[in-house]
Amino acid sequence: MALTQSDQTPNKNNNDLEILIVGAGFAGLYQLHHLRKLGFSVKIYEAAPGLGGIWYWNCYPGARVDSHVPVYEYSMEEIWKDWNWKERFPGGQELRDYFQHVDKKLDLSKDIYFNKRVTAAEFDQDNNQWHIQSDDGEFTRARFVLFCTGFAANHYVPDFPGLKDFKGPCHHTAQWPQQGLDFRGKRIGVIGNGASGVQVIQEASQQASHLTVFQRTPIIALAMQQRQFTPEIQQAMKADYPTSHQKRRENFGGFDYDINFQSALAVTPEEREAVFEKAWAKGGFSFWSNTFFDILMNEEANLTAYQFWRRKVHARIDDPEIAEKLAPETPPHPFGVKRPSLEQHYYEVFNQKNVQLVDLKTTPIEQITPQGVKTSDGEHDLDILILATGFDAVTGGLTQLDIKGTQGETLKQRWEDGARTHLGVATADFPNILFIYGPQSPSGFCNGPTCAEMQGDWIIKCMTDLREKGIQRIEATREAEETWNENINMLVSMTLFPKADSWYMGANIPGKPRQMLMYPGGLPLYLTQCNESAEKGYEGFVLTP
Ligand code: N01
Repeated sequence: MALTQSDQTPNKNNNDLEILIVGAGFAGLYQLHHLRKLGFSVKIYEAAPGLGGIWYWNCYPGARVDSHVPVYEYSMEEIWKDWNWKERFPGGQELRDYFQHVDKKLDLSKDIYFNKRVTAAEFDQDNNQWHIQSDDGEFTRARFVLFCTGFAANHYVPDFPGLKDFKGPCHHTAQWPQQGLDFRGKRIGVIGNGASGVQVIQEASQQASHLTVFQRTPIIALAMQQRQFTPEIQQAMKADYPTSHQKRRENFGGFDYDINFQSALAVTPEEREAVFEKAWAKGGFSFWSNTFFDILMNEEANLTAYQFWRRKVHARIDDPEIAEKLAPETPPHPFGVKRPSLEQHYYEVFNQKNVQLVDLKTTPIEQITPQGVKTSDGEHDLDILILATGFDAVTGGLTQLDIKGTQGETLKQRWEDGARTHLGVATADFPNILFIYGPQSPSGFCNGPTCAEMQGDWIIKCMTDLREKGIQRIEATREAEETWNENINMLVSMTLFPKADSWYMGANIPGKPRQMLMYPGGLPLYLTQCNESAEKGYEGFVLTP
């Protein structure tokens, strides 16, 4: 059982640590488990009262992971051997239960301070230590700070005029009330139809008296092909777990399947269709990342995938006008360069009599009123308003903190023109801070638990190497950062990613610098470069004894 703040007495000895981990999701827990075993004095500070990071906060109805079992879990046998999933794509509650299981197995909570949100940090250059402030008014000193805050620690609420005047419950999907919200018989409005929107829309459509979906850009949602697992099926699957877990370490996106290095344009239309059909039937992200390599690089190849997807979607929607809004003839952006989501019955929702689709491109939101949402063609009365409007992703969870580096600048100021890191783990002027699943690492392009383990192993080795060599301070150089940034820009210029206004490009937040926020060269190449740096005595970093 996770501790809450009231269960804990602040431990004075705890205020001087070798390593402070921020965040108790997949990445943070992995660090705690391994660093503790290696004898480091290490604790986690977690803002939530429970484990799971994103799975704690995003507890909206329908929340479900888009990566399949057994890819989306820890690869440690002591954890999986007696854990059985119920579904191929587990729901939010099952993931929360999984974290409790992990806690029980690894005895983690005793070293986690819950309800303790890190708010600020300043580097003490004389002692090479961070002074960290948390929202309970406490200060902690730590030599190293590992930010395991994930890519979605800062949710985004657009500046809709009148939003605060709405009379009914209004919640962002990432700030969902832990006690839940009853949708039955209510008039519900959902703004936003990314992965979170698709999931909450599917759920709300079954309970609401009326559901209004406010869509700005159509989502390209792929068939999940969910399956239920019995304990017997799960037991049988476990024979292959070690192979699946090994494969995900070797593949581009941290999944147990890799990119297909065939061109969509080098095969006949019939052959291409057969590949698409097979990936579609397999479900999950197969259709996105396991068909042809040039789908994400060549517009002509990309269009073949878009058109296949569009045919599949149109076949499921009764009204051709609505079908055209959800899957238009002209793609809103190339297929797959804005993250697709997975769906189970998303398109059938729009055949229901209680569901209305409002196209914000033709009838934009003018204001939120006490009764609902006013668009240019009239007012939509609502009892509940749901904001599924996404995140200031990847960087926002870090720049919202008042972290002051050696030059007196905050991280926010330092990254004003775009995030810069070396290897996606550290940034100049902010010594002894390391990021996991952060900017310019594979993060959003990699299955979360794989990245938590693989990038996490590199960080653990780094901590061990520094200890063995008596190093007090590690800091990325500006030159190394520029090289890493050029590396990313070179890789992304070969793709279609810059053609969409996605969170991958920082383009979903007004005023945010447009840049590819992830390392787009795949996990294996990424790790090769990290390991090369380590082998050369942490090339690109300055180490100070
Ligand atoms: O957020 P999003 P999300 N007026 O940014 C719309 C992960 N995730 O929370 O496309 C009107 O994708 C915006 O419209 P547009 C996953 O990696 C994973 O859904 O910008 N609309 C869009 O429709 C995912 O990619 C899982 O035109 C506005 C929506 O809000 C990431 O989290 C589940 C607007 C935002 O979509 C983010 O997903 C959920 C405005 N002013 C999430 N501003 C699983 O694995 C924004 N929008 C299950």
